[in-house]
Amino acid sequence: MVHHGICIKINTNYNNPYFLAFSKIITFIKMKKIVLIACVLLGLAACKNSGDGQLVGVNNKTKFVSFTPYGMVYIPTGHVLLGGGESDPTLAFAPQPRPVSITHFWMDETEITNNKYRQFVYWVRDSIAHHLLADVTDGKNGHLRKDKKSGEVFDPPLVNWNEEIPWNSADEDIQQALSELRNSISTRYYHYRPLGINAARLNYEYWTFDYEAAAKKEKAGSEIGGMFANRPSQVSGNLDKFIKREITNVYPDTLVWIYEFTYSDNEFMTRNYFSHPQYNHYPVVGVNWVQAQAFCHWRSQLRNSWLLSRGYPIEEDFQLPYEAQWEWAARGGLPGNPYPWGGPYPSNQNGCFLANFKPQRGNFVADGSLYPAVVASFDANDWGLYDMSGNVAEWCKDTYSPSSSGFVSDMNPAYRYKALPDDPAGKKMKVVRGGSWKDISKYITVYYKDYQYQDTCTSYIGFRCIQPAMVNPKEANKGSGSKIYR
Ligand SMILES: [Ca+2]
Ligand SMILES: [Ca+2]
Repeated sequence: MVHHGICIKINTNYNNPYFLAFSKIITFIKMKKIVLIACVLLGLAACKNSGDGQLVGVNNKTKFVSFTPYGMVYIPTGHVLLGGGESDPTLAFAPQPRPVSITHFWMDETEITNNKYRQFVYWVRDSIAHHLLADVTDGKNGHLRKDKKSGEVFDPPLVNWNEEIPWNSADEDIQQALSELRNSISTRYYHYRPLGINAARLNYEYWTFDYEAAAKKEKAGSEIGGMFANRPSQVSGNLDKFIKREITNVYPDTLVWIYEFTYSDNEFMTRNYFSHPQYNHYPVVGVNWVQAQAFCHWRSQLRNSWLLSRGYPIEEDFQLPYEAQWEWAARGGLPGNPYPWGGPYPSNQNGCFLANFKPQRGNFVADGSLYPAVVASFDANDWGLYDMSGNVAEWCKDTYSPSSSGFVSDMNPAYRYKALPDDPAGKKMKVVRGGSWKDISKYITVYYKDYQYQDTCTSYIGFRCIQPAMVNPKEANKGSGSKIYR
């Protein structure tokens, strides 16, 4: 039974990502029922706040608050020519130039750092520990929340995050329970591995909903038929089939520093880069595309459970940027330039390099750093984004195709393909942008497009998130010519 090996993350008082995930799923599943209930409720509301029988819309009781996400900057809506043709028509790897329009969003001002990624790893570790301990001890208030009425643990279980984890308890039962999370003594050789935790046990479990599949219209006559024929599944059918369970091990691959570089000694990077405090604010690497996706999911649930617990509406989920979003943001409002700082050169007029890469003829350190540098070591672009060129290359959400700029939409372009386990490797390639500490100057341009397999970790690819931006209604309605909407 793998009950505890899998991370079921449930928080207290709605502080639980899974509570939220379940809520969303249940909402979808019960959509039809909700529609019926909503009709009745709206009818009642209309009686109570009749608006003198006029059409006034419903009274939205949930207060909208527009937060600036911590560590993120605003990227405006705009229109841009993407691709490298305008400045370097000979560049073999530049996508075909394409004018596109893109909706505004928030974007992390830096790459995700080791310390921020550790928050994810520790959260998964602690969640599993709470589940393991629940079998042997209640602790002070219980490792899992109980229904106040029945005294029973919720199903699915909800973690009580206020309960302490007695990592150093002398109690044998407690240590026996926690041993499932720990390395055997013979494998506890890594420095700074927190409490000898077995990284292989740190699995994060979550659910995704396939909107694209659900949006496909069904054939006339199916299920409801008649006047509802050709409605998407959301209205006409069961949504269970679009919900998918994902389980991802979250620990970065620290051995990338060894197997990527033969005849080179980088073992100290393997031992220290992810876990030593010196590297707290360096970009996390050794995280593949699938892990980056799981991080985005976890970050969304962390945020939304906090908002829900305080009565705010939830926000859009964090996600990896699509490559068009990434490039639009990297250009920072300076169209026609190969670098985020504008101009055709990777250095300024004083000869100082403007990013962490591999300058000149392979002189890694000419810019000040041999390996990845602490994030934001160089100036931000005009929109406040650091290290869009170099440092670590960054995962994008899109599936890779060298010709995708020719067929994606000119409105918020996105090339999505959810690779199946049996798909050939070619279908599991994802877009990587920005170049890295080990690339020469032409590969750190805003339009250079690279790829990596979604399940492959490297020492030079990290990521940052975006979050679709919601506009405060007062701002959104400013442009309305009608006085009743301002
Ligand atoms: Ca460098
Ligand atoms: Ca970067």
